[in-house]
Amino acid sequence: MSRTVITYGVFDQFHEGHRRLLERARALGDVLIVGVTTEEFAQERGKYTTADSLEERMENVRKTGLADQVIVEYAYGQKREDIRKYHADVFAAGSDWTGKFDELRDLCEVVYLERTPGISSSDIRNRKYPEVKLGLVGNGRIAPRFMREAAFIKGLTISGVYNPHTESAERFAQMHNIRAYAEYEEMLETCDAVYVCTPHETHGEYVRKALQAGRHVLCEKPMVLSGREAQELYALAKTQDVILMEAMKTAYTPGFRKLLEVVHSGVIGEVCDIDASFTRLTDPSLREWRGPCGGSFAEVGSYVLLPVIKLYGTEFDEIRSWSVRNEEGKDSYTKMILRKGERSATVRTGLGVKTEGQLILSGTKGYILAEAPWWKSGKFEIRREDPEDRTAFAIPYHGDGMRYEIGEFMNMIEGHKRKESLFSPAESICMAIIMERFFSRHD
Ligand code: C2G
Repeated sequence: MSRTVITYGVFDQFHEGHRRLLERARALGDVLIVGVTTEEFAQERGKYTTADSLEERMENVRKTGLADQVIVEYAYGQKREDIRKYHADVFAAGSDWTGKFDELRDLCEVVYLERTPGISSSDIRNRKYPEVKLGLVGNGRIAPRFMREAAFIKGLTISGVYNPHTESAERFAQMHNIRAYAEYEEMLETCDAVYVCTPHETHGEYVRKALQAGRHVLCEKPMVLSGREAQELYALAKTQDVILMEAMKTAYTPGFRKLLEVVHSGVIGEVCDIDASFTRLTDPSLREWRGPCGGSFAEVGSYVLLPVIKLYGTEFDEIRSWSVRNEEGKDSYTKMILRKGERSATVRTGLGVKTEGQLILSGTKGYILAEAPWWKSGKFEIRREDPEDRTAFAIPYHGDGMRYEIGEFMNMIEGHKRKESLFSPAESICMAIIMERFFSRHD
């Protein structure tokens, strides 16, 4: 009787420790099955960055010639199912997991193999890509959240903060034990990347200067409010060979990625209508209402436009909008309709009007309903003609969700794993064009 051994891992930046583990696992039996963890499941377990894609990692395992079969590991509970499915006699894992898989002992033998000392994917990563030092531009309400979330990303250090209001920057710096810079140029000299989270209308200048200095940039949404400026900035990033990424938080989360995957699988047929709302009653004294681009559309329009751009593309045949405005002319509520051929979308944003905040994607075979706060929950449901026939998804969403975009920013800086980020320059430019239209015409 042949003995089947099964083992799992991320196998990022495949190294000697991985190879030795596979060799010893193989020696425990006659057949070796290796599960390679998806990026999403690795994130679910707290690994937010992987340098190699799933395909590369599977290929590296295959190339050792040690695995008889390479499978994909995508979820908790799968190990139990796989052990049954493949009739595995032995489950093997490195000694860093000692005790953690004992509950599988009712199904098979569980063996922990001594971990090879002195080598890990993180070490390799650190050697290949030394620590990325990131400076914060602005220290408003989002900055402390960014600090908390960035702590989950290996290889990233927040080194300083710049704010033209030096006292405010100094207070923030002291609280977070980082350095405050009185001059933006000075901070640019000492960091590798910046995160721009200043008032919307100031983003463009900060981004441009950082790119000119050869620094990577993660910029809060909406990055800029002009299509041409967005185009120029992405072109500049390309010539400078640095990463420019719009911090379109939802686009990078596993839940939203899964939602798109489900739509692309065809289960709801062709999407013909999109309905996306995000309204948040906001105190009139707050920043959201102020400045040349205050109001609800600039504040939360990016969120509702995201699914529309992702599913319909970056060209539209018609865009119309209607707004309710306050005395200063800022929109407290906006409804926009976008048409692409026969397909349409309605998006709603509010700071002074409250609506239901759902996302509905209506297709020829069914629809997807994601209730508020769909932009940060990872929860959605496929519904069909028969009201009983529903499929619910609840994809994990860790912390404040910013760690996914920061992880992706690091992936882009370090590995250039994907040619384009999960929210591409073309999509970001389209967002800027729609914002520009909104601000230049008050239909
Ligand atoms: N490993 C090792 N020696 C090292 C590094 C890793 O023996 N120096 C082992 C790990 O213990 C693990 C396997 O190689 O068994 C893959 O390691 P990772 O890619 O880091 O994956 P990990 O997050 O440990 O996931 O069920 C086990 C998990 O899915 C493994």
